[in-house]
Parts: sequence; structure tokens; C-alpha cells
Amino acid sequence: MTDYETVSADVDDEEEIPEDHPRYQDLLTRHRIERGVEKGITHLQGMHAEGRGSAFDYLLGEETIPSADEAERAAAAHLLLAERPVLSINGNVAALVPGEMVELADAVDADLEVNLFNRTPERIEAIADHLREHGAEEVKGLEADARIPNLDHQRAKVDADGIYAADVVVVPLEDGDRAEALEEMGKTEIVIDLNPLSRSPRVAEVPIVDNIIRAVPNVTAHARELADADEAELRAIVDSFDRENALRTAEERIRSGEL
Ligand code: PTJ
Repeated sequence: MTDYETVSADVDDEEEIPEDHPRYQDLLTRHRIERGVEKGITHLQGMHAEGRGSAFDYLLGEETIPSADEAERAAAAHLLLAERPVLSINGNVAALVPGEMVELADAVDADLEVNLFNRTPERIEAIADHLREHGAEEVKGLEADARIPNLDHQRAKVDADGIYAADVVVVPLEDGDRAEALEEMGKTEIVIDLNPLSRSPRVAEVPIVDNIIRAVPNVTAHARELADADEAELRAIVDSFDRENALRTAEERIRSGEL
């Protein structure tokens, strides 16, 4: 039997966290965010964001609920149908799921673009390097030669041939006005956020209320399974997805507290 008391809160390597620990995912997530801050990838504010997410995940039972799985399948179908899909990466996403985002980009032929709220050249470079270390061949967001209209902060800075020109954008872990501004630009948004009341999932065509650690590999698995599906089948999945139900079901689960 594992003596969980011996698992230090400050492990050097994530391999030291036993996978059968009842709080495994939470410990892993915290560890990755801490390492992200140390490496200059994640902003200190990212720790607060993670704390918020962790509380919602606890109330969801730290599992992918069926309505989130449906959203992840619909997300995969949207990405496969897209002409110019882009996956947006901030400091939390880069720390938590770098390799998983690269795999998803490969599976659906999407671009990866770094987009930061607390944008500095050093963080942009550190995140791009981190993604390359995890297998990314091309990382966008470094040029930032276009602007999202009606947005007056750093997240407005995007690549003209990246998010600016995208038809489908995956927007994980950010609550804010960029999601609204992207919607005004006519983009189809897939938002990953554990808080169903947050503005971003509420404007998304596909709100995924799930931990990004579980969500991204599951979208990739759905995309691989749907790789040979024809357009009609993909459209049927997209059309039958009920975004209101996904938001409502997640909120009910969180509020009911039935774990
Ligand atoms: O890296 P930067 O500079 O772009 O900064 C990014 C931060 C984290 C500062 C920025 O995105 C931010 O402040 O985000 P918020 O407003 O805290 O929103 C983050 C949302 O993500 C919250 O609604 C959290 O509940 C949610 N969240 C946090 N961790 C996870 C999560 N959702 C899914 N999976 C998680 N692991």
C-alpha cells in the first residue's frame, strides 16, 4: 500500500507522484504549473487561475462528465471540418499540456499560436521553445502582425496568417473579452474552461467544461476515431451538439455537490 503521507508537496519530478494517489491529477497539475512559473512560461497569475479551476474540478468529481465528452467529440468534428483551425496557447496551457496540444494539432492539422495576456518577448520565446521541445514544428504568435478589433490589451496581438485568419479557434483557460471579440469576428470558438459561468464558455459554439488535462487528449482521441468520417457525418455531430445543455448540465453538477 502506498503511504501517501510520504508524497511531498514539492516533488522534483512528476514521476514521483503516484498515479493511484486519490488526488493524482490535482497534484500533477499543481506541479506542472509550479514548474511553468519557474521556467518563465507561466505567469504568477496563472497559479490563481489554476486554483479556481481546481475548485470547480473538485465539485465536478474530477472526471469528464458525459456532456463534456459530447462537447469534446463536437470539438473534434469542428476541427476536422475547419479550413484554418488554430489552437491558442497561453502560459497555463503550455505548462499543463504542451505535448498534448502538439498531438491535437497534428491530428486535426491545426496551427499552434502563442497568445498571452501578460505578453513579454521572453515569455513568448520560452513558450515557443517549450512547445518545440514537445515536438512542435511551427509555432505562431511571435510576429503578431495583426490585431483583433475592439480589444485594447495584449491578447489582441495575433498573427495575420494565424488566429486572425482562422475559421475555428480553440481558446483554453481564459476568462475575458477576447472570446467575445473573436466571436464578433465570426470565428467558431471551442472553449475549454472548468467554470461554466465564465464569459468564454458562454460565448463559445462548443463549451468544454472539463480539466484541460483530460479534455485535450480526449478531443484528440475523438479526432483520430473520426479521421475517416465523411463531411456529412461530421456535420451531423456538429449540428446535434447542444451547447446550452452542456453548460446547464455542468452547472447543475457543480451546484448539486453530489460527488
Ligand atoms: O499566460 P497569460 O499571460 O496569457 O495569462 C493567463 C491567465 C491565467 C493569467 C489568464 O488566462 C487568466 O487570468 O485566466 P482566468 O481569468 O483566471 O481564467 C482562467 C479560467 O480557466 C478560469 O475560469 C478557471 O476556472 C479555468 N481553469 C483553470 N485551470 C483549468 C481551467 N479550466 C480547465 N482546466 C484547467 N486545468
